[in-house]
Formats: sequence, structure tokens, C-alpha cells
Amino acid sequence: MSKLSNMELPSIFSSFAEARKNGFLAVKKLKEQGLGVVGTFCTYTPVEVFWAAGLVQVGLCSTSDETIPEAEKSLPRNLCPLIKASYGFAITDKCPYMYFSDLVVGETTCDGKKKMYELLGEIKDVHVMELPQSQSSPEAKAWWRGEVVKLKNKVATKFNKTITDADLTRAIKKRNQERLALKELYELSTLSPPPMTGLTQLQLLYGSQFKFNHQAKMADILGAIEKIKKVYAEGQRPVSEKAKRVVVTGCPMGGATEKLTRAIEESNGVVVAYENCTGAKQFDRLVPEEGDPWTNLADYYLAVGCAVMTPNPNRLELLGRLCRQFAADGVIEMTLTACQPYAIESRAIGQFLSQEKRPFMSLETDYSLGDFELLKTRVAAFIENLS
Ligand code: BJ8
Repeated sequence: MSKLSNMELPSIFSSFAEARKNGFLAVKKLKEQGLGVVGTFCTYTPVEVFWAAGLVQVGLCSTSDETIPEAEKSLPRNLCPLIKASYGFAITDKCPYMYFSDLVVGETTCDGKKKMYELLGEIKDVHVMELPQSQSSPEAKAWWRGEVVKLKNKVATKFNKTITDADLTRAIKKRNQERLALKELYELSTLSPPPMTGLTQLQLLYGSQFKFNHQAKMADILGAIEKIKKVYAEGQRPVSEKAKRVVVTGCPMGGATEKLTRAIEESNGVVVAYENCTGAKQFDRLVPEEGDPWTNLADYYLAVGCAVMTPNPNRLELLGRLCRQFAADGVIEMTLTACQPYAIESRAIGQFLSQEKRPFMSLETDYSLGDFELLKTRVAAFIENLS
């Protein structure tokens, strides 16, 4: 067992852990006030467009296996659990966020997701953005900018709004503020030993998605940063100095897949950074605030380093940088069952990390908790071999 202490989370942290549950009520209230709600699935979605229109944006990716049996009545079993669970929650009306969404926005990322959106379109108003498969050509950039403008037009018509360049610039600045604050938060774990466990970091980052008032959210994030710094300065150490520092990469995490973080942190390791969509991939960069806001927004989102892109150099760039910045002893990748893009890219990640001299292990899992002990055995063996 690691020396992670049982230090009570300060109350400001529990507001993040509870945010998803409490967010249901918050969204209901916002609906009652007449605000439109847009549900999204992916880090490629330019949420600033919704903010510019004064709408509420909620993440719909599910992280529990509760509704997968229902989804499997319409979808193949050998499909990624994120897709099955998200669809399952939609058709069973068990996700209030989906229920309250006036519009659902998806992108043509992996094949499973884009085909699922067709089925979702039978029960919700779904707008699908056509994402290019590569990132750097002028044609890809121009196409994606066109898709962002199409999204603006859809939003303007659906919600009877006018979205000006000034509205978008304001939204970009607000979102950038949040990115900067969340980056400052997770970068606290560059300290040695880190001032928070990886589980705390994950819960703070994941929970922050379900806080909908910008000012209150900023105050909570900055408050959490101050709290963490204060107790660290007073000498509290929630993580042992001997814990091996692990960077996590791969598919998005949260809910059921927190089990990987638990497996690492019950095996003398600590997660110092998440490269995946739950972490740095969302917050590491800022949208430029000068120049044409539509081009800036489109270019920013197209550069997200996801395995659905070919080639995908931006994931390697970010991963390499995080390993150095957080002094990683090793990297663990989590791929979800049947996720072909990440499973295939795993080999390239292994080769890259071997050049970088960072030990690497890839694990496949799903949303069940049945494989926890197996994960833990494999993780413990990996961590024991880290020097
Ligand atoms: S930007 S990681 S949120 S696509 S795990 S559904 S890829 S089969 S979630 Fe993702 Fe956007 Fe990329 Fe991030 Fe398909 Fe794989 Fe399932 Fe996935």
C-alpha cells in the first residue's frame, strides 16, 4: 500500500465531487429561467459558440455501465463502453443532462460515435460537425472553420439568437480564464511530493465540468488552488515522497474508470498528470484572443491531439512535455474495450516513450468494476519495476 494519507478533503473540494449530481438541479433551474441547453460529447466541440449565444453547455459522455444492457439491444456488444453507455442513458431517460438538452452536438470522430449519433437523431435534435481526419493542411483548416460557422448558424436559428464576433471574443476570453485556472490547479502536482493525489486531481477536473456559473466556478477553482497551497505550506503531505510519479494517457476517464487511478495509488504510485481529455488535452493551450475569432477558434480545436487524427503528432508533443514537466517515472495508458483509434496508436506511443526513456504500459478496460484486482496486479508489477 502507498503512504497516501486519509486527510479529509477540505469542503471546497467536495463541491467538485458533488458537482455532477448537484448540476442536475442547477441545469433544471437554468431551464426554468428560459436558458437553452446544449449537450456535447467531445473535446473537439467549440463550446465558446454556445457561451457566445448565452446558452448552457453540458457534457454527455457517460462513465457508468448502468444502461449498457439497454443500449446493446440496438448497438453491437463489441463497441466502446463510452458510446454504449452514453446512448443507453439517452434512450432510458436516465441522464437528466441529456433529457434537458434542447440540442445535441457531436463530431465525426470515431466510426462508433458517428453512427451512434444517427440513432440518437431519432430521439433528439442532433447536429453533427464533420471533423477532418488530419489537422495541418490549409484545406482541413478551412473545412473545419466552415463547420464552426455552420454550428453558429444552427445555434442562431434553433435558439433565435444573434452571435456577433464581439460575443464570441468575450466567450473565448472567459473560457481561456477557466483553462488557465485549471492548468494552474493540475500543475501544482509538479511539486515533489505532489500536494494532492491523482484521484483528487481527477475529481476536481472532472467535477469542474458540471459547474455552470462562470464566476462561481472561477472562485471555486482559485479557492481550491489556495487551499491546496496553504495546507502544503503548513506541511501536510497527502502523498508519500516515495510514491512513483505516473502520467496517464489514453481514452477519457471519470466515473467507473477512476478504478485505474485507484489501482495506481493503492500500489505505491501517484498520478501526477492526465494527458487525456479529462485533463491537459482540454486545458493546456489557449485560444488566441487577437484576430478573427472564428479562425482562432477553429484552429485551436482542430489541433486537439486525439487518436482519431491521422497522423496525430500533437498527442506525442503534449505527452512528452508533460512527462518532463511532471518528472514522470512512468506512463500508463488506458484504452477502452473496442476503441480502435487508441488501441492501434498504442504502439506508436510505446515507441515514442521508449525514445524518451519513460517506462510505459498500456491497459485495456471497460466500465465494469470486475477487473479491478487484475488491473491492480498489473499496475503493481509495473510500478515495482520503476527505478
Ligand atoms: S477528443 S478522446 S472526447 S473523440 S473511447 S468514443 S475514440 S471508440 S472518446 Fe474522445 Fe473526442 Fe478524442 Fe477526446 Fe471512440 Fe475510442 Fe470510444 Fe472515444
